Amino acid sequence: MRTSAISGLTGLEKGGGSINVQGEEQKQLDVISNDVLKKALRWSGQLATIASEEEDLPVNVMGDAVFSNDIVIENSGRYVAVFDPLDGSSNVDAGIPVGTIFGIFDSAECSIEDIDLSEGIDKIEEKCLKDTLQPGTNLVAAGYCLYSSATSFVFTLGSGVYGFTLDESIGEFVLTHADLKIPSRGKIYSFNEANRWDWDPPLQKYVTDIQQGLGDTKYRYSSRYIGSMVGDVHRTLLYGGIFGYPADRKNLNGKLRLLYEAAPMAFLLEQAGGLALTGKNRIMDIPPIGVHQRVPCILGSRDDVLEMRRYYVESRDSELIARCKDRLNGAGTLNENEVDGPAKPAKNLGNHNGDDENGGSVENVSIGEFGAAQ
Ligand code: AHM
Ligand code: MG
Repeated sequence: MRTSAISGLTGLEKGGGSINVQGEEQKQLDVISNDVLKKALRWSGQLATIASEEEDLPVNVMGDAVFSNDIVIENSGRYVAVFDPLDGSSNVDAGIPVGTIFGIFDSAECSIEDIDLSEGIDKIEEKCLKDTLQPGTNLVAAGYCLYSSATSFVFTLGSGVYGFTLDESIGEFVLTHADLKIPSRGKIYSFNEANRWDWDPPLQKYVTDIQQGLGDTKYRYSSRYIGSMVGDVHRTLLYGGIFGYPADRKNLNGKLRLLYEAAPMAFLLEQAGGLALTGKNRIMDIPPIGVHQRVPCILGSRDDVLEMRRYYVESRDSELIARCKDRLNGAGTLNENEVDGPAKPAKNLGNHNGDDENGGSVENVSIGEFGAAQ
């Protein structure tokens, strides 16, 4: 990142400018970051499969032996890494913070038995896809790296959140935020407000209320939005408040990807004492039906997210309720650029508690059932 500004690596030209499977322009740095991560993960010897924003399908990495100083250290890993190698890359030419988001699944945890895989996918791809399409509740690790005025590495292994900062003088990440906890309330909301007229009515009402000091706290919330998820989530984790990329009329599943953006961040936020919902339901519970599946994502301080959720719970909009219910049951609708998973929805995944008429299994769930967040 440091040398990119002077070596012409940032723009769309010079080998960038390709289009990924989701129809988005890839910056040259997107491609480079993806290659760097793939190589590093392969060399760890722990990985069986990787899935990335920049790859059409999950990639098998266990075919090749892994060498270290000519000694084979491992030739088959058991873990699956899902990642967005350079999130927020549309900001990169302007020097705005970007980041890497990752999640790790144990392939042994994969419980998809009844996927009707589309014809033509060979056996390895089939195995990779099965290993990859796991709900957030199966994550064994997740985190992000933020490339900003400092380089921060924040992760969870399922027992709290730990933040490290790169000390360039020694070339090491130093533990600077032990057992990070998000404040239970904040005073900042963070959404792309240009989309507000297309948001679900409950969210429009919630944001209007907190802007006017009509929410639970009676504060008038401030707005901060970088447009780089890692930067916005990092600030939310440290200062509290609420961040989201919600559903809107044009994008019924929002913009952020379930597997390698929303679920890893949800795991992290829950481990820090916060919450991450689609509006009403827990993101961690959603069974993925496609690698590049998108999902509405609203996360942050526990009390702020629960206040927002109340507006959704009170809504009787039958279309909205049906959408929530389908998503939670692995029967959501994918857009054309999200279709890369099984033709038929995976069933019996996640640890939700069954349907209810309001389209969400968490309607009557007590606070304690939101994962580790207490
Ligand atoms: P990307 O993965 O293509 O970079 O897109 C994800 C990014 C997030 O970092 C950010 O929250 C969001 O897109 C911003 O989108 P918008 O410009 O529509 O507000
Ligand atoms: Mg991204």
